[in-house]
Amino acid sequence: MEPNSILAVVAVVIVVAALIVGGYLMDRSRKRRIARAEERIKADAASVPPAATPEPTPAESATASESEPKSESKHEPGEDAGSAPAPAAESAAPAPAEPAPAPAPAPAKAETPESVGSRLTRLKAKLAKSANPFGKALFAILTKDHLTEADWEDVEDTLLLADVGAEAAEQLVDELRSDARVTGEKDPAAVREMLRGKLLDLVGRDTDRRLNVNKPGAAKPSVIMMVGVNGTGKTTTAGKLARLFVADGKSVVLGAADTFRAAAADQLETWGARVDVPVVRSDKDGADPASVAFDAAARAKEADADVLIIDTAGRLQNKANLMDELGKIRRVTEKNLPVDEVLLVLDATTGQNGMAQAKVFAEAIGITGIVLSKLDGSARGGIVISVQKELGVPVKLVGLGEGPDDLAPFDPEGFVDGILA
Ligand SMILES: Nc1nc2c(ncn2[C@@H]2O[C@H](COP(=O)(O)OP(=O)(O)OP(=O)(O)O)[C@@H](O)[C@H]2O)c(=O)[nH]1
Ligand SMILES: [Mg+2]
Repeated sequence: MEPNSILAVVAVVIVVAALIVGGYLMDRSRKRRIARAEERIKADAASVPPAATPEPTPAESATASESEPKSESKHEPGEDAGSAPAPAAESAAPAPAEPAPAPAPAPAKAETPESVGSRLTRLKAKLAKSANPFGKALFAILTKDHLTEADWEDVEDTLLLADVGAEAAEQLVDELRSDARVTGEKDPAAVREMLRGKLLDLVGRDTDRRLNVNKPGAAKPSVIMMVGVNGTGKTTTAGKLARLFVADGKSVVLGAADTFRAAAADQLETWGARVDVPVVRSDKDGADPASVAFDAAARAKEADADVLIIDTAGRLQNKANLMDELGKIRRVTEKNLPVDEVLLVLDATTGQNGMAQAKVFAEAIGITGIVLSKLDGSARGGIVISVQKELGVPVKLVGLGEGPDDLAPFDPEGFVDGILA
């Protein structure tokens, strides 16, 4: 071999080895930095008073204990093919759902759910008190006297830890670094205002977050499908959403298309009964969910309701047959009414895992909005930013607790003020 070629081979080997060692060292140092940031955020969280515990009414506690088993213990629909009847062929006319049993007795006087305005005020305060400290951590760094390179790394790591996403974190750090006010300005109020503005830009201050049913010219009845993996809060959100519509003077029908367990329909029925909203269900475990959705759409149409909310069973995004089933529920519903909204319910505590789920659901069925549940228990509120950026779909609602009225339209200003409080 020519000496030159030998030299070239040796040079290539050295460069490759240097890249591998460099990458390894960078990875280790990043892990160390993230661990440091995690500790700092935990320390901050420990200094925040715990969020006020919602006070469920007796009916609420009964629902939670009797018909809301923890998601881990639930079966996955369709997993036990032996016991669940095969779904009817799609081309066949949908079989009617099992006749509904006697409806649950409505309370003598239906409850009056909290109005949207008062929820917003209450939820804003709640968010400020919840374990959502990443804004606070950022603020603490940015108001230091001299920002070192290590401080900027901490800023980026704090954002990554909060699930803001790599792209948005980098963008924000670049903007902050080039902003003379951050490097020069040490007035806390000015730094806070600047950080607030930049976070608001990232969250999207002018995004249209209205539910499609609330837009002018919405279909009547307008159909909303709730989808998501197991235990994210679909049924609870369907119930809370029904209350929100009732508070707004709308007539609602609920469709219990989670037919895997009768308890799922019972759970929805309890929510419906409390605000006097009818629930269309099948009483047979494993009935065809599409046929329940079909019946629910027929009922909503007949009653000329304003909204039909269809609850579906939780499913893992990697089970193709279950994802196909969602498409079928949608198509069969649309024999009666167009589906205007598909809300993906994401558990804010699942972080980047939630992002992977969201992408598959978006591809499989198309989603028009995101409900971020359990934001009350998450230090990772940054998922609001990353999920919107990744999917191009707005977060429309947030769940901030287990109380019946702990669901509110997502309000970017309230959110940013909450995480900076
Ligand atoms: N803290 C808190 N808990 C919530 C929130 N939303 C739902 N939950 C709780 O999460 C648990 C699961 O809620 P479900 O509504 O049954 O979830 P699901 O997605 O319908 O579950 P499957 O139908 O089994 O897939 C319940 O204990 C709810 O009370 C929220 O915003 N905050
Ligand atoms: Mg459910």
